[in-house]
Amino acid sequence: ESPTTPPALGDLLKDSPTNWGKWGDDDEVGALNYLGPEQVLAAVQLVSSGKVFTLQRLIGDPKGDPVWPGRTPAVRTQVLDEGDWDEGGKGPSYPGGLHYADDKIDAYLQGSTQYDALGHLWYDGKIWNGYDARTTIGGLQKASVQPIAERGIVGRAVLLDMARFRGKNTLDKGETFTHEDLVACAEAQGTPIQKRDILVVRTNFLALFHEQGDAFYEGFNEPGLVYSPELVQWFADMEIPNLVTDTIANEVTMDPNNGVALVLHSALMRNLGVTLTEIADLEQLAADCAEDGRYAFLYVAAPLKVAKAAGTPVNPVVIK
Ligand code: UVW
Repeated sequence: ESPTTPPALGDLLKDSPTNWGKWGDDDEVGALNYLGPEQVLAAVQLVSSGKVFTLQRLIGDPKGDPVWPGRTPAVRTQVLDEGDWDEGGKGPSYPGGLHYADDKIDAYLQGSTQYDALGHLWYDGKIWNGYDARTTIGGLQKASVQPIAERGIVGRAVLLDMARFRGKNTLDKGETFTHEDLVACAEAQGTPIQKRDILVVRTNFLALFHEQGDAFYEGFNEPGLVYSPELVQWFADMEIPNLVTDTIANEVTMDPNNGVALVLHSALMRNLGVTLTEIADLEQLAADCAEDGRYAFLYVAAPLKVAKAAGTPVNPVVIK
């Protein structure tokens, strides 16, 4: 075996902590269990200005929709419009002369701002909580996005503006940061991270997508958090329920230390039950936080309820 062969995830993460069984053998929402009524009520106390921000990227943006390589952007099709009531058109006839517009989309459920189900990704034949990975065949029978969507996500969130912290418009391809950088960023912003905070991390990397179009995917390697045992332990100790980022996959795509793809999806989502939220639009929120200096806020998200889905679109709402 060549010394440059990336290790198997099972070897790399053999001593990594898990929360399997912590919330019962039938749990499907993992670290979201850390967000109870106490956390909701504390987060509501942060509302003081009444300013509202929505964090979904526009589906059907004329500049294009960024997606994980191999997925395709959503296609919206007009089914009915006023033209369908022209001579010989297919518009249905209703008493009173009703006309209406109808449309549909053909979309990857993870092709825009989205919540990942805990069973979205795995290694060694086991998904979150130790469920058999074969329960994913034909649709997730365990740890789908449905239970996450049914409970909703409400809590205190903290914006960690890593691009601004590093004095950049956007982070670079493959640029990494650690939990220590997140802590330093939070301290610099004057809002230390608290236990059970939802972490909202801005890189502004997808700005490049709108500048570069398809060239964005050449040498695709997003910036983001990079795996270390200490980082995983910090997420466990801080009881982080949810990581939200403006990138397609939350973490550096290729770990520069071991050559493995998406290590943190495995260490955080599969093993600790941290819910991952991707492709969020953080630009207006970040501009406002820089202006008013308030980086902690009430965060509310309700991903779409789709049975057996590995993830679904969401339009999270922040209230300051
Ligand atoms: C993969 O991990 C492959 O996808 P996502 O970035 O949607 O989690």
